[in-house]
Amino acid sequence: MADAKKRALITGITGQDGGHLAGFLHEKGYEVFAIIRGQHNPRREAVVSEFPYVTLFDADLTDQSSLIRAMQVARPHEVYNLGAISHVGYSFKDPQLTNDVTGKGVLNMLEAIRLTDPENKVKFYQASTSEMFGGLEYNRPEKGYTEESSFHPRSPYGVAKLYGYWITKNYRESYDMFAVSGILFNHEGERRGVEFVTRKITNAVARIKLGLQDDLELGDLWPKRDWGYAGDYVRGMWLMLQQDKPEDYVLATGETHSIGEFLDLAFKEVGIDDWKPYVKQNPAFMRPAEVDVLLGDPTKAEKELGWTRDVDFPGLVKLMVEHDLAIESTKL
Ligand code: NAP
Ligand code: F7E
Repeated sequence: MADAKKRALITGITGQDGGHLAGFLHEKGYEVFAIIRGQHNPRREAVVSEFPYVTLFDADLTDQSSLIRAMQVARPHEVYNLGAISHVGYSFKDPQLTNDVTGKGVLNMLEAIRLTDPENKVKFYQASTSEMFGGLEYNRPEKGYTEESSFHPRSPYGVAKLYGYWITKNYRESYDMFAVSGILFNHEGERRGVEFVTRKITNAVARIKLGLQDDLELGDLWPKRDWGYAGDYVRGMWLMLQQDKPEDYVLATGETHSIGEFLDLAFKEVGIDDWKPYVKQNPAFMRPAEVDVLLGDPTKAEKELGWTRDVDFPGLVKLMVEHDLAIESTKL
């Protein structure tokens, strides 16, 4: 008898996108499985309590046998590979681990699928990134980066992701697997880790407003990013796997804003017009190589997937500040 429910396996369930995607797939009626790593993962309890419907496997992207075991039990129709060392700044501090998890981890997952899916039916999503493009210094598309733009990664993270992108394409071409890359530009929201600049800012803005913190230390303020809302982007990931043909897609907003502009909106949200007295620059948060401007062109995803976005840039900042004000108020 055919299985009634579709099954999905997620790597990276404890991260921002994993949380959004688990909720999204559950609402769509999927049976959701996920891997979680480590004998005492501090985020395990939160995942179990927020997503009681997700079946968890102890597994690690660097341990292929653990991925094979997860595949054998979950027997998923779709695999979303979101697990990675994903912090660009951190990847300079631990480049080899970044290579093992963010790069070779993709190969481990693809091989685990190939070894457990003789009928070649599993659909695979790889979390590729705009960090593969490297910024306008290297590559100057007219409207923004597309699926056809050339790559010039500027960090160990970007280099490892480029390997993940190519090995995914290679498995598609070599073994006829339904294996695709979503080339996603920055996406943020209430689940974003506080180590990333947007959440670091909205968390600090809330704490400054409530008198819990005096100032905020940041690195460079001039880089520009194409920032969207994570909830909109996981819908795009799912759409990519619902197509008949495996293809790569860019997800982006088509707008780019500096960190200074993000600061303007975030501080204004709590009634502070001039953020300069509160923000200090600290070289510890600067990177050995920076990506100057990221701007994506999502035309292909809009036309072929019917992908749209509900949250714009001001809406994103507002949502994040309001969320952090609510969380931080409980600490008073
Ligand atoms: P995130 O919040 O940093 O989550 C990363 C996830 O990877 C965490 O669940 C982490 O688990 C897991 N992980 C780390 N090492 C692992 C290992 N050895 N084995 C298995 N899992 C491991 O990242 P995100 O923002 O949700 O992004 C999801 C994916 O999209 C990532 O691959 C990221 O590189 C990519 N991406 C993100 C963006 C963005 O703007 N958010 C844009 C483009 C691409 P632990 O809790 O155990 O550390
Ligand atoms: O930095 C600058 C920093 O760490 C954004 C990941 O999800 O998106 C993300 O990578 C910008 C950079 O994100 C601080 O130098 C200044 O120019 O928030 P971020 P990211 O590097 O763009 C891409 C698409 C991914 O794929 C990644 O996985 O902000 N910046 N001061 C700072 N950044 C941080 N984190 N902290 C600061 O204090």
